[in-house]
Amino acid sequence: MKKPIRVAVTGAAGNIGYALVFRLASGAVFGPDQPVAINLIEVPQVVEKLKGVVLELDDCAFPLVKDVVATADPAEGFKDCDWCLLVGSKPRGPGMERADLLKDNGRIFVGQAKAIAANASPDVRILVVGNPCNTNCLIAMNNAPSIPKDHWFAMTRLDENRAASMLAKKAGVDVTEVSNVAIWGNHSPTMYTDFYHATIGGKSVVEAIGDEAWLQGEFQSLVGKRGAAVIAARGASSAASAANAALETVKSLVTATPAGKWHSVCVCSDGSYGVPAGLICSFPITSDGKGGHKIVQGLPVSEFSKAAIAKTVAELLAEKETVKDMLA
Ligand code: NAX
Repeated sequence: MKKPIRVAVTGAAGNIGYALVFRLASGAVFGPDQPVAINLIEVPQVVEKLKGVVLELDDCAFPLVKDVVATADPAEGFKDCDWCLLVGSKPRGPGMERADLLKDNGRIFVGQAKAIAANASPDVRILVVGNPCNTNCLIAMNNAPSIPKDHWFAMTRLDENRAASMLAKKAGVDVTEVSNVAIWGNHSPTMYTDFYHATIGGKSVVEAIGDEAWLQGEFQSLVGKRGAAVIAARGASSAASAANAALETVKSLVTATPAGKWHSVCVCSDGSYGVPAGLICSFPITSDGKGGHKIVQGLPVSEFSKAAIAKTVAELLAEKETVKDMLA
């Protein structure tokens, strides 16, 4: 039998956590012949609720699940993990400033980073989902210097998926016809949904949609406000689609990207496209299927794209400044 891949999920009793662990257990990420072990991590006040998740995991009798741990102790939770999905974070409360949210959540990610560095597998990979995910990831990466910088990721795949689906609807085609949408920058309303390199049925999106003003304007805002639209309709924030995006991010990172394609994920910038090195910024990425990835190089950047990327990168720099005390 293959050695199980051990995956930690923080916030495992929350909305996204609950939508995520069962698909992870079913083999949707690492494949139908790869056993998994799942470490569910919650805060002490909520850890009792995890018992229900464990009972339900048992009741699924998933053949690939070899071990389940449920704990409020990060050292136990991250022990020997190959992947850490950091979903748990504090939601923004009424009247709370973004700076307070950044700082409150930052403290969580300082502690978790240290616990991961001390306890996880030496080859661990980390995906941050909990918001503000770029800056939480930046804080965590800086507090775990023993973990290579290219092992840290934050999630913009949900934004990419939302954009692809909207483009397919607008063009009246199947979503599989849409390719190479790229999300740049921060997972926040400033992010830039780059359609200039995207294609629909092999044609450029600009040509296929035939309305560049819509792509530069309304489309950007529809993607940016999709989370709010889900909240308005469902009375709760995106959960199944966010869990799906987290799982697809990991799957795309562990699988070789088909030639000519890419996927969006926030990684540590190496200075590509003028994004200051060390920022956790979303780029179009290719994976080699052996644990490595690269930022797609050499894409022409239009004046519109340049300005949009500069705006979202400026926000990342401002967030970094707000949390500078936590960047060890
Ligand atoms: P919930 O409030 O339903 O669940 C969060 C869970 O995290 C709670 O059960 C809480 O007890 C737990 N938690 C909090 N601090 C923790 C800690 N230190 N250790 C372990 N567990 C902890 O939120 P949910 O809807 O699941 O969303 C989770 C996070 O994902 C939020 O920060 C949310 O903003 C973020 N999102 C990120 C997205 C992205 O694209 N990057 C999209 C979806 C989502 O909005």
